[in-house]
Amino acid sequence: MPVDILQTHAFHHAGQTALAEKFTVHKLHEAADPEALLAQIGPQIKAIAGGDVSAELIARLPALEIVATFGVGYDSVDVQAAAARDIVVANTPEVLNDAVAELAIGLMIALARRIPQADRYVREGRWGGKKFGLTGELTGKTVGILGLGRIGKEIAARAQAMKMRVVYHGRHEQANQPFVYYSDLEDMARDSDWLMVIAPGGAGTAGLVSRKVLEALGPEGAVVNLGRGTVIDEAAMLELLKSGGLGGAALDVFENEPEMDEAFFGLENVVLSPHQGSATEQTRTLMGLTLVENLDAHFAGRPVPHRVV
Ligand code: NAP
Ligand code: 8YV
Repeated sequence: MPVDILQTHAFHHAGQTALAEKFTVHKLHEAADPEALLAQIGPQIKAIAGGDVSAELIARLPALEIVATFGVGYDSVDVQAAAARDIVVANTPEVLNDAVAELAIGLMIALARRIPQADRYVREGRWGGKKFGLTGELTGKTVGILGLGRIGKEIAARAQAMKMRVVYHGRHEQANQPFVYYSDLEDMARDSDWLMVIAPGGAGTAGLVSRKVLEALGPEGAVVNLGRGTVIDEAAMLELLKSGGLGGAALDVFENEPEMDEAFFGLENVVLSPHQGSATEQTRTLMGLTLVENLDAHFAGRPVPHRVV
C-alpha cells in the first residue's frame, strides 16, 4: 500500500525523485489551495518531508508518524508537538559538514581580505588609480567557535591548517579536544579576533550572541554566522557595525531570512550570503537521499538512522 507523504518545500531534484519513486508525494508548497489540499489528504498523510512543521500542521495530520527534515537543523519543527504524539523527527547530519565548513572559511577570508570590494575595484576599472589598500589576514589570529559540533570541528581543522589559534565555547567541555574551552561566551569573545557561530537555532540559543558578547569582540573583532540568525542579537549587531563598535560580520543566516534587514546592504564591513552553507550539488544530493533513507527505514520497521526526537 503506497504511503502518502506531505512535502512542505522544494529540495534538490535527486531527493525529490528518490522520494517519488518510493512514496505518493503531495506538495503543499505547490498547492493552489493548501487548505483544500490538507482537508482532502490530511487524514491519510503518514510522513512529512521537509521543515516548517508547526504544531498546527501536525494537528491537521492525524495519521502522521514521522517528520524527515531536509537539513541538520530542525528548529523549524515543533518538536514538542511531535513528541506529544510520539511522532519521529529525523534530520540529515554529517553529509553537509564539509560544504558548510568550506563556506565558513570562505566567508571569513572574504571579509578579512575584502574580496567583494577588490572584485568591484577591478571590474570598475579603478585599478591603476587610487590604491586598493591593505587588508587584515587570518594567520596568527584567534577564532572562537560557538558550537564545536560536527560542523564546528571541520571548521576548526581548516582554521588550524590556516595557522589560526582555535578556542571554543559550548554548554560542555569536550574530552580529547586540543582547543582551549571557554565556559563563558563573553570571555571567549573578548579573547578572540573572530567569533564563529555554528550552533543550532531554537529557544536554547536565541540571542546567545548578545550585545555584550559583540562589544567584547569589539572594533577589531568580527563575527561569522552560519548557524542560525536567531543566535545573534541582530539589531545590536547592526548598530555596532554602523558605529564601529564591531569590526565586521560575515553572515550566511539572518533573523528573518529571506526578508532580511536592508540596513545590511549599505555596510562595507559585512559580507552577505543567502543561506548557502549546504548548497552544493553533491551535498544537497546526499541530503535528499539521507531524508529518503530515514523514511525508508521507518516504514520498513527498521531503526531510523538519524532520529533526533
Ligand atoms: P551539532 O553537531 O549538534 O553541534 C552543535 C554544537 O552547538 C555543539 O557543539 C553544542 O555543544 C553547541 N550548542 C548547542 N546548544 C548550545 C547552547 N545553548 N549554547 C552553546 N553551545 C550550544 O550540529 P551540527 O551538525 O554541527 O550543525 C550545527 C548547526 O549549523 C545546525 O543546527 C544548523 O542550525 C546550522 N547549519 C547551517 C547551515 C547553513 O546552510 N548555514 C547548514 C547546516 C547546518 P554543547 O552540547 O556542548 O553545548
Ligand atoms: C538548510 C541548513 O537545511 O542543514 C541545515 O540546518 O541550514 C541548511 O542545510 C538548507 O538550506 C535547506 O533549507
